[in-house]
Amino acid sequence: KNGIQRPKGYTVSYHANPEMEKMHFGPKHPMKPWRLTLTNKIVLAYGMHEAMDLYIPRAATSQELKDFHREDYIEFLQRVTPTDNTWDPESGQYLFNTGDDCPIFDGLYNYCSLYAGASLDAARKLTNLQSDIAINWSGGLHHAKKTEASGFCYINDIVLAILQLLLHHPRVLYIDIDVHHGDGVEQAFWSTDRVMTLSFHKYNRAEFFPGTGALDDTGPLRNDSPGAHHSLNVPLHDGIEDDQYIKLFQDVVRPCVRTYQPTVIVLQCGADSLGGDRLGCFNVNIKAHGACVGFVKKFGLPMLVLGGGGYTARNVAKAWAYETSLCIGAEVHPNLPAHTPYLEHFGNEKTLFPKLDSTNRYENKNSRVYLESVVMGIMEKLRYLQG
Ligand code: V1P
Ligand code: CA
Ligand code: ZN
Repeated sequence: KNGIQRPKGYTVSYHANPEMEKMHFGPKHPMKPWRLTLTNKIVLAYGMHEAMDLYIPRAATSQELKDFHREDYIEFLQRVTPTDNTWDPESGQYLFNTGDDCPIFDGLYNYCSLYAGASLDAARKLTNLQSDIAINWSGGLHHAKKTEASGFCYINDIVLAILQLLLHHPRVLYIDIDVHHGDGVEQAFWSTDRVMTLSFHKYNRAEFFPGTGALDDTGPLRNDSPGAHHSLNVPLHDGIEDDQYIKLFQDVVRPCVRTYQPTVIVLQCGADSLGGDRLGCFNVNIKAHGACVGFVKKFGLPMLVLGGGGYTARNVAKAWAYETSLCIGAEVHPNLPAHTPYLEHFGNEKTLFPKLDSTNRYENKNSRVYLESVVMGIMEKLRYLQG
């Protein structure tokens, strides 16, 4: 029997700590760390583990977390428990923006330091040249800020990982295909030209979280600030389709790489941009989502591959397992192996590529003309960077 072969000429590393997967945000909360169990089950069922270096990373230390986050915020996360009163009467808000989106649950600090530890481990494997493509599906929590939690994110593992990459790399390109704007990463590197951030997302300032990421928000307005024009945003409407998304992604990412010439790429693969997601509003199928990963891989640069959002767990698991197979360059059978654990959770079609049924489709509000204008807009921003 011919199992899955290791890729020729490069190394893929997979960073996963199963302790993460047991965590619970609470019964009504859309974020389910258990989706990581499903992902790993599919990866293992296909035998993909034989083609990668597997690591069970240690938790990040509080000192490591403080490389980005403020000390008082980290100390709060370390000591807070679900029964503490975290209401701050002075501000009329919960401390550090905890609350419904970012609840305080049992094991919260452990959860945060584990996913951050995994992203740091992955980044270090890239910088010490032990890995060429490093994967952490538990990371990608792009909304967390220096001093507060936001949108299900407490610690910004992406910022921490990029800070590690910057010790060895002159220019990092960050690409974010989560359906939400990657605001925390954008904000952290707003003033520097050593990181270019590029987020694709549904944009509606009043109605869709977090409400930022307009086409014209591209960095500090002063032209003499190094960060000017190094934050790029691709605002989209409901219902974008596979072929449109792939073409748009390629037409935007290609010139960004050509112009910026990054030496490493960080790709946040939030799976809430898939059709049928509980929170998302696009019509993108798993093959098209994966095509973005495949396209970025072709540049042949070291790559850090992270998770992110994704709220219909069976689809998240299929997408990330498929994207793992693309990273190792393995062809996998479209039908899930019969011995996949929890097969009953994967819907009626036991396939990696379920068809988006018509009841889950959003009306497509992205005209061809609109998408062309977005690509032209991005090209215009990039022109500022050329000599
Ligand atoms: O819309 C909001 C806030 C709450 N309102 C006051 C405005 N929050 C969203 C947060 C979405 C976070 C996405 C994270 C990620 O980008 C990265 C991991 O994917 C929100 C939504 C929503 N439909 O947008 N929170 C909730 N739903 C929610 C629902 C049930 C229980 C708790 C939170
Ligand atoms: Ca995004
Ligand atoms: Zn999201």
